[in-house]
Amino acid sequence: TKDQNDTVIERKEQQEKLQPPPMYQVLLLNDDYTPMEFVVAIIQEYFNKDRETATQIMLKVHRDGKGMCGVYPKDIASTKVELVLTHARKAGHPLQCVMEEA
Ligand code: TYC
Repeated sequence: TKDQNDTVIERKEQQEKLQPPPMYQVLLLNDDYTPMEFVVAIIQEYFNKDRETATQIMLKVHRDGKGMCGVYPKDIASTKVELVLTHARKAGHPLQCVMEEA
């Protein structure tokens, strides 16, 4: 019946309110041109990592082609991607940064 359908929908809506937001990984991609030091500085500045951790992440990206810098709710992940891309382009580097659902 319509009432039963409404009850199922309402229960689902209540459940969704209690769920944590979907989380998104922010990844850096390797390229042949962006200087290692620039990538380390980006990871420190935008992902709140210390220099040692940032260097490890940068080297993983360099070796494996990509690496995770952090996991955030959608709007924060999206903002970080945009800030990183804007900073890289201003500096003339082709660094790529993407987000994907965790
Ligand atoms: N591969 C780059 C180099 O050898 C360094 C680099 C690391 C570039 C990570 C991008 O996301 C990156 N200079």
